[in-house]
Amino acid sequence: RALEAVRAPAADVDGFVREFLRELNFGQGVSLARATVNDQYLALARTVRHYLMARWLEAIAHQRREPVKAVGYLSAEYLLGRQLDNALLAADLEGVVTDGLAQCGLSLDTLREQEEEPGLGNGGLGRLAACFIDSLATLSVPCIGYGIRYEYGIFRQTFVDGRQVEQPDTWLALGSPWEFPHPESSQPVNFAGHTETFVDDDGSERTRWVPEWGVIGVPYNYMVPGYRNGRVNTLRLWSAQATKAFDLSIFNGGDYVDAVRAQTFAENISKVLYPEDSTPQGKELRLQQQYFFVACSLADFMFEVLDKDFDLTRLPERIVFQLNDTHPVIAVPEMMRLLVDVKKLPWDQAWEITRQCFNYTCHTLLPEALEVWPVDLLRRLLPRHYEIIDRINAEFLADVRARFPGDEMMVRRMSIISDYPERGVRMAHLATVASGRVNGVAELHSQLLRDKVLPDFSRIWPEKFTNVTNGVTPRRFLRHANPSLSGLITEAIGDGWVTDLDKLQELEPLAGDASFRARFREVKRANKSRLVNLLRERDGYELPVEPMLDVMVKRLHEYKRQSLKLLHIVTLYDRIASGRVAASQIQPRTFVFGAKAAPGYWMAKETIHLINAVASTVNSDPALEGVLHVAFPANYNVTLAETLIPAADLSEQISLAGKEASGTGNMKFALNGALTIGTDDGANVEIRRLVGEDNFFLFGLLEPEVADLSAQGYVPSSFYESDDELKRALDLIAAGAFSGGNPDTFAPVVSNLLHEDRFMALADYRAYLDAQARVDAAYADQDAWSRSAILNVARCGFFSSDRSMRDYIDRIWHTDPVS
Ligand code: 26Q
Repeated sequence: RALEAVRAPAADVDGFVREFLRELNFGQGVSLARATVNDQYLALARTVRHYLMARWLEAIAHQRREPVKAVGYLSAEYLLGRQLDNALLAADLEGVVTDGLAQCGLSLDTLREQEEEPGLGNGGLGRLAACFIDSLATLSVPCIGYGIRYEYGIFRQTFVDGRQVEQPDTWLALGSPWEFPHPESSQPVNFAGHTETFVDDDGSERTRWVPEWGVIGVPYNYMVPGYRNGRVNTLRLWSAQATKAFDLSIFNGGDYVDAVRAQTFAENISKVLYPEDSTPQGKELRLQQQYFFVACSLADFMFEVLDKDFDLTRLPERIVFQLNDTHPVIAVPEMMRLLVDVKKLPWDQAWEITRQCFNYTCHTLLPEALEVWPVDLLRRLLPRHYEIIDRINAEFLADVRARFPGDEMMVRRMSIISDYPERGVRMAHLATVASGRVNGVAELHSQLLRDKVLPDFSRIWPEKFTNVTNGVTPRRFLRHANPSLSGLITEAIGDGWVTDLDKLQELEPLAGDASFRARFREVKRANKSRLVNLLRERDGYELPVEPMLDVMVKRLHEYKRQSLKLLHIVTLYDRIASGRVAASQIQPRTFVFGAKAAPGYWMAKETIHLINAVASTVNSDPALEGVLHVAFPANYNVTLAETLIPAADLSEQISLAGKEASGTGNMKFALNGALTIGTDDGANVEIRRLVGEDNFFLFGLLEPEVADLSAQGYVPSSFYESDDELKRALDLIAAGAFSGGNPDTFAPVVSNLLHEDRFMALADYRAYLDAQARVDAAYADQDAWSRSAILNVARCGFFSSDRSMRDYIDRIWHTDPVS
């Protein structure tokens, strides 16, 4: 037993200092006197790990020992954010570490800045996965998060002459103290080749896959600590490595250089995160990534976490896999292959098991964002999986025909394999057929998913479809990101809210308390100074502290309508420049944008250029000083969000109704006491219902109105012609007012709005400006504004990802916490 016991270092200052110096000297190999900041950071991170390690090993042993059911979260993205502060918070070590470092003459503030955040995701979907695994650990629910260890995460954004230039994200360059490689648990993954039938020993005819090449998946484990509950779950990310056989066989004739090249080919698979978060391109490498991590993950759970001889008919008692969008859906035919070809179960029995093991979450409504893999590609790369999909489809369509005889149109609409525009596998259809439950991510989205995206499926299987509204972790996005507000809340109602966010309701009466409101305003102010200091240090940027802070941070997308926000700013600029409104009549505002564009999304990149151009014109106009300011810090990421969101007064959530599946930034802002200006879209609908319509600035077309206007034939120029201010704003851009007089620079953006405007920015322009006028009027009464802001905080407990997780657990997963 003594050999088994793992002891954490003593959780006091002496214990910490001893462990830290040991890590610095024996782990990092430097003396304190000669250590660089990076040495110090790495030693600190490893020291903090030690405190969590005993619990982690216990959780892993428990998983093997006890027949409990776990969640297998399958996601191609995890946008984790920095790990150090999260670990300190979970283990309640911040005080000890601050004091201990001080004894060594070091400051925690300096060391935490050393961490490169793991940006292994694009945006909402990846950050949601990170919030969910945090909540599951805090709820003591066993979960393994499975994903890809991209060597390069989301690109680092820089601006050159106002245009986005992407730099590689070298997050691993200075060491990766939070990960544990486990090469002994590597998994082989095969690709390509052909299938053949043969007669098995028992005389039955079977199929086998004769692959052409393969790689090895090496797992890297990350701790996922629950909040002060002793639970530590695992995030297991796979990295691709070449096999020896691979080097020496196919790609060379014993040539050393070719062998090394072959290695690069294999290792390409986990090299880089695809930075597109819509309009997937059907790239072969992306399919390789998807199959790679899913094959590793299923084999890992079925044959490593469970015993090799585990009775797989009982698999659904031990695991439920959640498919985070369609990216991991190739797991469905992979599980069938493992059960039928490898474990020799009869097809029907295998299908029964598979259907009980999967559920699917859809995160989009845009038709172009639905993944369809060309049959030719899928068949070449995964021939056996294609056969399996084909059989799943044939049986499914036979079922449809039996229920709706003669309705061949319906059969075509529902088929997993489409014929047009080319033969392709519709991954959302495959996911829906194979899953026990299919969910959308906000009420409106789930309704539109049933009615518009998968209407035939929801007709034949109404009980399959459900909603689970997204949430965000209150640990990272309130307790950690906003220590001042957290302190104020805890002083008022105790600290139970950190794990039971509904408790924020107890703040409601304090919205009526003038002294509490004053303290709340103090907190906002302090958070703004913190942001000002950060931007000064990070970008050498001087942001004014006084004005209202109006923030729009999210990926750059036409449907999210950063261009509508710009038209507002240009209109304010024009009102002053033309003398229609005196600068003194304008409610001073600072506008902050944060947005990355997919590198191949041309219109999005032009919009970034325009935002920067408007910013430099507005900011250099002396008449606007102290009135309007536009800031666009480059490289918006989780770390920046943690300082930016708590400082915001106004949150911009202005997507065209029916296009934003949920949004989760909207929740983070409201929880931190910003008011929202937003459309009736995604989770905005639920935020508004909960905080009250008086505490939310709603504007714009409703989803059915959007549908009607589309059906009538939307003509954006008619809005331009009939609204003088809109016309002036667009004309100003077109005339070159923000491009040194050059009318060509932004002609494509203007023309796109005037003649296409797929997302109806012009149709919502006037309603948006009216709503902004209501914002200005409301902000003028600071006391009433604070009251609304406090009510936003008090009423947003619902948006905790703990609640989302309970919802999945109760209605979809049926798993239990462990004690
Ligand atoms: C797919 C195939 C090939 C290449 C890339 C992709 C890909 C990658 C990422 C497709 C989509 C994404 C990400 C989508 C996403 O972040 N969706 C957002 O999910 C949030 C969490 O549910 C919602 O709040 C947002 O509304 C939704 O836009």
